[in-house]
Amino acid sequence: MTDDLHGQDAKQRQRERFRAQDPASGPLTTDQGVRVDHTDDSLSAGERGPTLLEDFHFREKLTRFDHERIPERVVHARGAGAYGFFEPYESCAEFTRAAFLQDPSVRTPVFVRFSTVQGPRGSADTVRDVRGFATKFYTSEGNYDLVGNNFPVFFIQDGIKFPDFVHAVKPEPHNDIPTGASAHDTLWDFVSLQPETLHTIMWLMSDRAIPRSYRMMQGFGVHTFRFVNAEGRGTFVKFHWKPKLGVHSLVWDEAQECQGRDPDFNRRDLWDAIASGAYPEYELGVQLVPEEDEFNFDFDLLDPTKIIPEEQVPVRPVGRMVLDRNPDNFFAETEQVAFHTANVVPGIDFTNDPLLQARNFSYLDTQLLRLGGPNFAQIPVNRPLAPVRTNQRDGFHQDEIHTGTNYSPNSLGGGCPAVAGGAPSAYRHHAERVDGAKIRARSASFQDHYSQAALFWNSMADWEKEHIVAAFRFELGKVGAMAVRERTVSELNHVDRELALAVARGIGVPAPAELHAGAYKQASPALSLENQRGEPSLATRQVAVLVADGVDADQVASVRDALTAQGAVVEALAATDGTVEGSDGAHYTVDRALPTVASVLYDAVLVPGRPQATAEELGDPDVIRFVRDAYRHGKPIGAVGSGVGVLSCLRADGLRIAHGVGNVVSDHGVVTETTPGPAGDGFRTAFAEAIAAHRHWGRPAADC
Ligand code: HDD
Repeated sequence: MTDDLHGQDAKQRQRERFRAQDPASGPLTTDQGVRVDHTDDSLSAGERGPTLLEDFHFREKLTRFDHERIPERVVHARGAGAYGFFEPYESCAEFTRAAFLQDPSVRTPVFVRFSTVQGPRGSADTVRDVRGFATKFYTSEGNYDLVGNNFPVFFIQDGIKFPDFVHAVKPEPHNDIPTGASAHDTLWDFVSLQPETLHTIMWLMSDRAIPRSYRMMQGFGVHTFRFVNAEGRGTFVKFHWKPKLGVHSLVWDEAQECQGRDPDFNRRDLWDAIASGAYPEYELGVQLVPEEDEFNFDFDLLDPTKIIPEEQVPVRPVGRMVLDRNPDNFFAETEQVAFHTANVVPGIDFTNDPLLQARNFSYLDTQLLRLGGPNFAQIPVNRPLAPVRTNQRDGFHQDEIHTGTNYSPNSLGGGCPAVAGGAPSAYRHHAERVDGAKIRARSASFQDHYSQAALFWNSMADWEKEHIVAAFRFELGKVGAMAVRERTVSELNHVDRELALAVARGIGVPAPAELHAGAYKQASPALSLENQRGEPSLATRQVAVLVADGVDADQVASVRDALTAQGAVVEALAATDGTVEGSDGAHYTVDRALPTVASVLYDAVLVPGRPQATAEELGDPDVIRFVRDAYRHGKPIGAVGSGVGVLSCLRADGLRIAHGVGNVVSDHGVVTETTPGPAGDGFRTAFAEAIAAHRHWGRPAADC
């Protein structure tokens, strides 16, 4: 009799992912609809003769294969997408006439694509990088694209520098190294010469750059945009996406191992969550600034390297987005989707942010190349739900059969399609007055490159600062040119002296000279992950249970049922696949063999008891490594009965664990209970709380 340790068949879940083809969908044909009788042998003169040119099925099949690849995105090449909906909480008519922000009873379909930036399409998910967070709203007034990132700021201020920045961060031109990484000479050479990059570099060196999940990261529109209401009044606006599950990250050591163990870590997490019905949810928030307050700040609203601290302008929740459907075909939808900052709807307008202005050119330009010409808006994932009637015609991949006139004005076509002529439904550009002599110069109001980098640093918890220093040391430690290392440290010295000294010590460069300018000490608490934990939830949290022959099945079942009931995914891991024999003599299904997985792929680990096992059997090296890595990565660990003995491998002086019989101890996310029977309520509650809290920093160092 085999039972599953978590009550559901993991293999069944695997099978569900591959939707069986529907035989009723019909026989195999060519592109021309001609039915194919055989597709496994090419047509030849005799069984051993040459392939015949007339084998049109062979030629078409090979040609189609040879032409499958299109250019990948020049940045954000690696991504994952999902469909869903957006619904406003209430009408935003006071600030904007955008239809999708008016009626809480109206849901607007969306498509979202998450992405990394530096790496090619086939690179790993868990690299240190910015993450794209692009949302296409298929609104009743046309498509609105909010093309954001998971950082609220960007590296450069003027889009004319984008090619330079991307050339610097991408693999180096002589050997195309590194892939999906920023730790190399050209990026830091550029950064050390461009102080405007420093604020975003602080975000890049923080844990924000290695998100645990696309479902657990914020999104930002970055730029200051402009809402326009029905009366034509403008209001400056910054967009925020806040994940319901909170903002959670990996740690760098873990992220690096994930790149090897599961390069699709974040892509798989998103797919599995949606497939299992644990739909990711994000709250859309806005920061609103009346136009008359434009100059009330010590930074320029048009500067994309600056945030508006939430303490100065709170984020106002306006709606929620739920992603509830996986794409059917990655290439057709996720690869071909085209986002563009200039895809706006009435009620949403631009500002003169030079980075936004440049983006408003670049996206369409690059998509013309990537998607084979001007008709990519006809591709299903890009097609608006709103009716499209233009006089634009022809071009590659024209799928429409247009009839009628194709010019305006016309009388022969009854004047159709007529311009909206001032109708409220039409897009009208905000009549902002602009003037000035033609000039190539950066505004003096853009010149402060250190204050907000310092604001970010000052807002970090101690453990976050430790991670940032370690990241700078890792990155700059890979930079060969010592002058670049020194120049970067000298720049960091303007951000925070302790930071600069700590990095200098780690990378073997002299301490920079003390500056006499007063240190910038402001902080914005919202920037720390400590204050972005979201709702405590076990939904889809991955819990590993380390089992072997003789495992106390009651202990496993008592903890597994409690965690599964709260939405966690509990997997039984053992030395080999197949089954293990429990202490009760029954056999239990193993989900995964330990050699095929690793602690980095799980959020928490449970070590149940094995009453008959010797200390040596309990101290299996794979088990020890699994527990040690989970501990070092700040993950919750539960141990019950004789399983508590395994924790002695950590040799973590000062870590409190249960002793004697029947007591429960919870310390730094390590929960232990020395009970011989099923885990008690006290343990199950404490372990669930430790898992909901995600990571536990400041725990005694493990000496192993
Ligand atoms: Fe960009 C793609 C986000 C600056 C030019 N960008 C791209 C994507 C995202 C962003 C999420 C992927 C969209 C998708 O999934 O298909 N980009 C940003 C943000 C920026 C930013 C938040 C700064 C605030 N981008 C930026 C600048 C330029 C571009 C300054 C050019 C001047 N971005 C592009 C692009 C891409 C692109 C080259 C490559 C693929 C594409 O557009 O469709 O046009």
